[in-house]
Amino acid sequence: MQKTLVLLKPDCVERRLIGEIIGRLERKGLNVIAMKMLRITPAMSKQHYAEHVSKPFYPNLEEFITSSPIVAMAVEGLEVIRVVREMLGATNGLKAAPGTIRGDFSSSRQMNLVHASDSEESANRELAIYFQPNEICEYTPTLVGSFRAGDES
Ligand code: 3AN
Repeated sequence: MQKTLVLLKPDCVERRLIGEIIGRLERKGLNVIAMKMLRITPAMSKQHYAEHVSKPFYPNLEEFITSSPIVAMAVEGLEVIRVVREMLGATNGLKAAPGTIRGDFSSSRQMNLVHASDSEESANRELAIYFQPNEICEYTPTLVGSFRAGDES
């Protein structure tokens, strides 16, 4: 089982799309194992976007990501890092395929609604920014047998 960090960004919260996005993740059969609403601080933004801090677009990115509350989630599932990235679609909503979250709801590169970790290394690093280990509530759903066969792991 893999875990990934999913952030419902300020535009998602402002546009009342929290339920829509969580609903899509749930209907796919993924396990939400931690969730909180918070406001990202400039220091957290620099940690989260460490690879972008020195880029010219970073100040706008920080202004945007700290502008309203966000919802942070830890989501678990088989190959969940790839699966959620594919559910999101391309970074730029204008390029994201129809049927993906960004393809259906976003027309922007910055306001692309949702972030999800892009590798196991990023997931571990990013999950630690938002959650203490004791805030992750791992459990085996009682309906697991309705989502996949016992030999699929
Ligand atoms: P993703 O969210 O798909 O992983 P990243 O990590 O490449 O995409 O980018 C994170 C955020 O940084 C994007 N949502 C966007 O707001 C901003 N960003 C990335 N690349 C650019 C760029 N070339 N110009 C402006 N903003 C960018």
